[in-house]
Amino acid sequence: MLYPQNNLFRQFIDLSGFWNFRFDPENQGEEQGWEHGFDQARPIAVPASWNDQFEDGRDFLGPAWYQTHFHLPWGYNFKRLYLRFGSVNYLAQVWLNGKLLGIHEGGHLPFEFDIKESVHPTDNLLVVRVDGNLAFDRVPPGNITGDSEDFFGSHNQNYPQTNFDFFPFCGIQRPVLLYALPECAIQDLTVTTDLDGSDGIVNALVETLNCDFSNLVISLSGHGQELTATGNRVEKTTLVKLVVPDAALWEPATPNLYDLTVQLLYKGELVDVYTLPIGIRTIKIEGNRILLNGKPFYLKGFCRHEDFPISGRGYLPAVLTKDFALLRWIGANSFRTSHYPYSEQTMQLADRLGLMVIDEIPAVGLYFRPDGLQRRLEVCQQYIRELIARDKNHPSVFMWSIANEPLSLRSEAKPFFKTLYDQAKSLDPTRLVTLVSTVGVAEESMEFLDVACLNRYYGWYIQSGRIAEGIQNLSIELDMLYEHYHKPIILTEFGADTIPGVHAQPPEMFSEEYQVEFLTRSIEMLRSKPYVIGEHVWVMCDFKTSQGVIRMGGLNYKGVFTRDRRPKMAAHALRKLWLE
Ligand code: BDP
Repeated sequence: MLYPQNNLFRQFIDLSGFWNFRFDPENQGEEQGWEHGFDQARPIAVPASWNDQFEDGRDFLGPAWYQTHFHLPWGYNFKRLYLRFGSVNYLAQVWLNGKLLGIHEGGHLPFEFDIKESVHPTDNLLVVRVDGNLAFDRVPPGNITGDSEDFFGSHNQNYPQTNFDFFPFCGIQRPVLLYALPECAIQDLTVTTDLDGSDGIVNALVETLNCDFSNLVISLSGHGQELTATGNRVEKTTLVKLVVPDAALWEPATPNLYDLTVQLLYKGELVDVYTLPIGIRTIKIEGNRILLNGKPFYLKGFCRHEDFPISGRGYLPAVLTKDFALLRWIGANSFRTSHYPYSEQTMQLADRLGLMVIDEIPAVGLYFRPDGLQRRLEVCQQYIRELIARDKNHPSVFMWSIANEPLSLRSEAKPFFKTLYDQAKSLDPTRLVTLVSTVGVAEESMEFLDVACLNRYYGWYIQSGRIAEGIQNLSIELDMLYEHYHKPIILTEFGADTIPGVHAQPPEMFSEEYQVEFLTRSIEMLRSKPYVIGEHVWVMCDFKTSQGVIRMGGLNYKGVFTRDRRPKMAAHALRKLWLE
């Protein structure tokens, strides 16, 4: 799936701004025909979560309605017109001029509709109904009832009731784009890279739309190099291979990108152009190590959240640039998109600024009771399809994560994840696939996963206040896990809630000293294990959660930075360790 771009042949405009909005607590909108426009609306910012924009809707998860008007800035000059939503949580129904364009389930991933049949040159009415309610057969799940073995920690007590530890923000959370393509167009592009000695191999598979008798010119430019190749079409796709002598490789220290430009010719005439930044690099597993461009790579970094006061999970470019500046400042070389795919702009910046990414679908808090299980599996399969279609060309993405902390103790878990693992591998054989576990050795899927990822909070939730004892237990468990599965291990979460400004000597839970001691000692231990290939601290910044007794003020305080991105003491300690 290509991100829209502007050039002589294709155009897009961003519909961000103030839309009209109305909560629908009685669920009467559809009955009353709100898809044709509704009154009593108030202004709302798009993109942003709705929850913290008003005084009366924080914990309301839907349904709610959005509407806006737009004109076609280019009239009918373009043959193909689409509306593209970057992310709507959770269920979106979209109407244009009263006509249903379609329904999309699941947040954090883009979806689009062909609008050619329903659009007018001027004054189009766009209406979106959003339902963010949590349910047992949605992913991630919430409002579940029944056996305690299916609940995540004490989260059955929280409000709103989630089976995960972050606020279930709702709404149109990423930009809505209106875009236009020529009649005969480049529809998709899949780029894979390899190395042959110092030569880079770039394979570009181009998919075209409505183009009989077309051919392609592909050029690669950057780092003083210019290469061109042509390709002839087989069915709807064209495969072109380029060999780049002495390629400038992509890696975190030198995130070299090339511009790959596809020119589409129809009967000899140029009809479409698309330019994609690409990075040449390889990822492999050898024994206990991940090899990036043939060299062992050790991950230092964080799990993060898309979260900021007032805008919630809404896309905010300035916060994103700040986060990347802090990642660079602290010496991180990687992050995980816990616990859902991040914005497309995040992925573009990770490529540009050299951060390796574990890219995760929104499968957090999964449980395996038979009711709703088949539906949860289908939603996860859809997520994997959509995520790989969206992010397959990012050099920064080296591994797909198919879940976070599933409650995998039931026998249904392993076949569930085998299905997802096989799906991800068949869609993308070039990257690694993992899931992030909390059940440890009992996570039988580790038999087939490429890397073992473990989250642990010894010295926090258990062995509370006893850092040395917690680390000793973690060390024993890591050895056991390795002996059992013989896979490289990443400690994908470890951390301690820390209230900025609280100090204690000797260190005490919730103090800044405790977080420093906890993270530093943990990292020292991890570095002594030859099979450990990475450390991801939970979490980069404090973030909003549902309300519950373990979340003071509705926040998780395990951030190394505060919610407004100020460093706690631990940020300086990590910086020393990571820049060494
Ligand atoms: C882990 C979860 C993460 C939580 C964290 C915590 O993966 O989402 O926020 O624990 O409790 O279990 O802080």
